[in-house]
Amino acid sequence: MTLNNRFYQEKCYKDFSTSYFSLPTPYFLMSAPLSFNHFLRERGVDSNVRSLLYHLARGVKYINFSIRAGNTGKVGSENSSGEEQVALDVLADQLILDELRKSELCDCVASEEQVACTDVSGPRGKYFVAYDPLDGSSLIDTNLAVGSIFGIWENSEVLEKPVENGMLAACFAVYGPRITFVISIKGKGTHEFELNDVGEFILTEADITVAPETKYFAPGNLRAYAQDPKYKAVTDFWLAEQRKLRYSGGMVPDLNHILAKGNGIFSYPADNENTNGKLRLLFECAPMAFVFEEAGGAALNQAGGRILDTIVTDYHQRTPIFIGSKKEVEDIVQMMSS
Ligand code: P6P
Repeated sequence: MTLNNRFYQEKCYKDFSTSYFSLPTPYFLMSAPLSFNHFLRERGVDSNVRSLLYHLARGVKYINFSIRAGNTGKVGSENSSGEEQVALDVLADQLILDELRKSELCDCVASEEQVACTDVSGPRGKYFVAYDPLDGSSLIDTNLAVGSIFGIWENSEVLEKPVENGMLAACFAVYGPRITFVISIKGKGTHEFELNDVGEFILTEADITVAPETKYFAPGNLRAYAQDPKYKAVTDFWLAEQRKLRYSGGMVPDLNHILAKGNGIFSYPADNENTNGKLRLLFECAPMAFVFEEAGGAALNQAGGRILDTIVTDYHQRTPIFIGSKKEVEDIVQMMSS
């Protein structure tokens, strides 16, 4: 029985038993759902990293509230990548920055919404956090799911090194019908938590794994279909194989679909105009690559290089990405790079 079912069983049983009879709670329902701090402590996660994740989770709760109560309109400004901002982009960015300042654990932080790093000089730590506070925000006014993506490094000396250097954890939140927070800690797996009615993130799926092969595909940047014969061949292959298309235009829900189903491949290649693709290494691709490798998946660029081996030359550098089921990713990138 997955934790999800148990959580549902517990809720139904408690409603039933308390509304009709005072039945004894069966043993398997006795243990309360595990909070994410409790679970991470049991897994031996460093207390400072747990504290950082606690503050990011608080920021996620405030972003969730803002989405459900906030203004989804544009603000007439652009982010550091020249993309038009919605009000929630600006608010989400500030909410996360505030929480990271409160943690007192960060030296500086980098946001997709800011040109440079923000010096927060925390007295208790020198961690570096890079984040996309509200990925896919242009989808909010359509009521499609969006997300936040975070990467945590042991210090801020990330430039001119492989992006994996010093990376301790990565996590992402999905603001959909359920508010979920997926957390990966180096060497300790990938786990999903769900925000419950009393504002606590509780464990719903521990040690998530991604199967090596897949029946789902999420083909991003189809502009490249008409420009790159290899991407056309790859997409035609997926269609000929009658794979199930699952693509929303939001990287976070699209990748979360792969984790939730346990298999899939997401692609976002380069095109003639965006010769390094659209997605950012630090704020999107590296954290997601970390999560997927901890779940037994893979994340490669279209030349066949491992995303996490990419040398960081600029905070806002972009990279093509193929991510998901390991064998599928390797086979598809072989087709792209041959
Ligand atoms: P396109 C959202 O704007 C985003 O950054 C990712 O979440 C998503 O995968 C990608 O861009 C979608 O790009 O070109 O399909 O709009």
